[in-house]
Amino acid sequence: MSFSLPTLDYSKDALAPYMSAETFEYHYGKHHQGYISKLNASIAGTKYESMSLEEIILEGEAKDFNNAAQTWNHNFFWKCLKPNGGGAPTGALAEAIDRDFGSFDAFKQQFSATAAAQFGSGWGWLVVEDGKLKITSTSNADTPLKHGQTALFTVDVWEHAYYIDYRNDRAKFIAVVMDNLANWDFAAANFAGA
Ligand code: MN3
Repeated sequence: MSFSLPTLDYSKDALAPYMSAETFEYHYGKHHQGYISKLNASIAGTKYESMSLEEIILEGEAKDFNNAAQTWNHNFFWKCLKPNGGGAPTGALAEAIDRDFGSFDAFKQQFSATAAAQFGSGWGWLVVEDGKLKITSTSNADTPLKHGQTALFTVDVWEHAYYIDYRNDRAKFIAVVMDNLANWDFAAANFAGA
């Protein structure tokens, strides 16, 4: 099996001005594509060739794990964004957020602080573990599946995610994602399936 860049539900300029077409071109077209190309080249002719991305994440080591996890994380990240996003979740996810964090505002503050504080490259996550919502961050390619958690929502905090639009201001990028781009319908669907 070889992997390919997923088709998205929005165009490359649809997230502007919050995420520019230039950022999208580099992040999706070069970085995300780069992980996929490296993964395909690395697994060709090996036992991983017949595996799903999730199986490679669970069984792969070193560069195969890194490229598979980064492919999965980015496939997931693009779905966590949408034009005219932001706001707050409704329904069962909203109730679970109130139950486990007190309020959506408290969740948003804790999520943003955790993602901003991740040292170096990584990801901020909302996950489900043992029936409870949790906020985590992971380093480099690391991903919730590896820790027995189900991912509901993520923000990429690698520098390549924000440097073109926000330079070194990671916190600003996270705030913009939360206020203007977050796709809570996608997170709610993940919660319903968790
Ligand atoms: Mn990235």
